[in-house]
Amino acid sequence: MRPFQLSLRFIFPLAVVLGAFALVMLPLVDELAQRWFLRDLDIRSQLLARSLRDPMADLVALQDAQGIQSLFDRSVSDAHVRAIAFCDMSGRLLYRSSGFPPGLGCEPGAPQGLRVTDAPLEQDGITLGRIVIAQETGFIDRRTDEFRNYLFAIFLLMFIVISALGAWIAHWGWQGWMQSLKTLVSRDTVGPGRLGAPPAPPEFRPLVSDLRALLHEMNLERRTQQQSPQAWTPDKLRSLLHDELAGDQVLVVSNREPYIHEQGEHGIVVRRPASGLVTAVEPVMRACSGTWIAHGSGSADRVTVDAHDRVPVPPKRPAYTLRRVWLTAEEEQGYYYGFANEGLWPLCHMAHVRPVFRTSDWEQYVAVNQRFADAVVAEAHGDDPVVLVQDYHFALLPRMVRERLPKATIIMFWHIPWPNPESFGICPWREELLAGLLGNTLLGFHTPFHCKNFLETVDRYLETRIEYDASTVSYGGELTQVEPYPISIAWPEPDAPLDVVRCRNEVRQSLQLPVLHQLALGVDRLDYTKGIAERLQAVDRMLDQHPEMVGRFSLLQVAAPSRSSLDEYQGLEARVRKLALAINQKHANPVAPPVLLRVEHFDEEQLARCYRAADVCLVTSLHDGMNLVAKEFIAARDDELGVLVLSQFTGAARELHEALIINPYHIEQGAQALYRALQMPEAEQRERMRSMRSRVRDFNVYRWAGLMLLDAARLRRRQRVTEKIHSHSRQALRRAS
Ligand code: ADQ
Repeated sequence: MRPFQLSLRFIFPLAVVLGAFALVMLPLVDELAQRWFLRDLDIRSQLLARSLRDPMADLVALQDAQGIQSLFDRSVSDAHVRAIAFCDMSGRLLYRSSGFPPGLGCEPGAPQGLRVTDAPLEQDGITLGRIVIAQETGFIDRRTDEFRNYLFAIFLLMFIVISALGAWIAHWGWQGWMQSLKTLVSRDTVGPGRLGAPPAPPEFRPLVSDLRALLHEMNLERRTQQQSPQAWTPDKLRSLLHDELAGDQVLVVSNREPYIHEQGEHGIVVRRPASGLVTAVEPVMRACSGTWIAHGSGSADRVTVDAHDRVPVPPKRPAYTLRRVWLTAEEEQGYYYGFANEGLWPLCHMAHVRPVFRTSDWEQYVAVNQRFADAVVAEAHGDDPVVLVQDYHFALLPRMVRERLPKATIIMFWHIPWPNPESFGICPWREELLAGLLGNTLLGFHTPFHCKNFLETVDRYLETRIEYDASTVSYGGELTQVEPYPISIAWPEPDAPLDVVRCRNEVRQSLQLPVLHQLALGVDRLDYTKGIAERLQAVDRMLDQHPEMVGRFSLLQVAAPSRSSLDEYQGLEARVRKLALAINQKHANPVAPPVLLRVEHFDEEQLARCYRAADVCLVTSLHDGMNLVAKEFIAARDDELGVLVLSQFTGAARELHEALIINPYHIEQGAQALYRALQMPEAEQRERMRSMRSRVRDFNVYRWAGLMLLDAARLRRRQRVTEKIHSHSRQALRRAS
């Protein structure tokens, strides 16, 4: 069918061209043929006249009318000659052949269907008169018609032959191309282990990499669609774990623990940290009932664990085990605050804070990674657990675990951006970090851009074999798959949604704001990458530009203290507080301060109320892997109202196109977007919010985890098959020797 369609595409223009050609050509050909035939008649007339000249001269001199008549009648027997006459010099008709047509004489002009020519008759230099010859022209039309028909037939034949030839070429060409394409496609879908595949045909070579990239993207897209995003629920994730990783043990490693036990005034309290990572990974652990290994940082953590440093969580409905690892103050200082947060964090974020690298911090980082790797090995029930490693605190751990558990499937998700090779290159231990990360079976980033940066960095600093099309790195005989998995949130359960109007009123009341007061919201860890200062400046600028908004609008900024022991963070808190104060003084009014700064940790419900109460959510990160606050705001808005102002430098901006996207460094742009958000008609808010809600609902955290685990299961199966093949070949070799 396809070659036929292709042929039609060729034949139709050909028919048009040939048709147009025939339309122009046929009248021209008619005219030309007529002219040729007439010229032919004239030449024949001349010849006849010449052959008559001598006998005629004698006969005219003798005035032998009978002889002339007989001469004329003999000549008229020629196929086309109709009549011959002789006219004297005065134009009198003296002699003519028998059957001379009426209307024909010595005067110029000829009746219909005849062509008349004349030739002078001379003797001894004296002109005696003119021989007039009339020839029939009827045959010219007949012959011209015949000629035209032949020509038409030739055109038709040409058309048929060229079309058939075209169709034939299209058919075989298509088949050949399809075959080549199929070879390429099948090589791409087979995946990274496609070394024995034949080379691409020469005509495809310039296209190979583009085609593969396209196919890879299509594969990803198809895979996404096949997973039917709507279907991603905790149950689906659980059943996927059951089907794909049945009986396999799942271990999570992260620095931050999902539940912190603190010694409070009235006994032990459990706190959940403000962390995007915890928000994302917790639902996975609930679904798979594994073990989460994390740093026990709470003041009551030690008293709540059992003899093996384990505690079942969540405290109210335990679903999995938390295994705590203890760190000394020195270790925590060097590994966490030092190398991870003063070194790697600024190294990976473009927020204009210089990374600090100290050898002592690095040594602690190595030691703590080893400590956590030991914990993984200790918690593993078999030799091939699935290990999910979280974030930049554990870049070395994957290789350390790989060395002890070579069959383990190690999946790591890097929650922060990955910089370009030049930026990463300033790290004195770049090779060690990259080698550690290449101990992973699967390494995930938020966006394809981060994956690309990582592959380029590896390419720059390590001796590896990189397959860009398949997104794999081969290092020391091991393969690491590098893929984007945009993280998300758990879509809220619909059983007890908070009423938006109630939240609006209650939050305004608690902040002592009028009922109709417009409210923007910022929720972040107090971190310099989040662009909190830039956000406050945008508020200030907006109030400068629209003084009528003073007293009618406020920003509620909830900033959870974070890494407060670091100078950079203390300085940030001081800057933010100072800025908020200055803005409030500048735009002082009797109704409400423009900035309501709360440097504290809000619990889940408090946050949910704030998300619902806000007219606008401001996410102005200078650089952010994803940013879950943007998605949490969207998920909370079941009334489909509220506007999200989102920094272009977040991973979320790649997905939430209906937000008002801004460059947070451009304060005026932020101010304008804020004002526009506050003025946005409800219909537009609804349209934007509805679209973003459907995306976040479908692309939720279960999908994030599910896709990663599906890929891990696939790689795990492949690894098992490879191992079997190797063990068979080893046995065969042994038998042979
Ligand atoms: P974070 O930098 O921690 O995470 P983010 O994605 O914004 O950033 O998540 C913050 C989380 O903490 C959200 O769940 C939010 O509700 C919560 N939170 C923030 N402030 C809070 C407060 N004052 N009180 C209570 N809770 C608060 C890293 C990367 C991100 C990436 C995540 C997940 O930096 O880019 O999105 O991991 O991969």
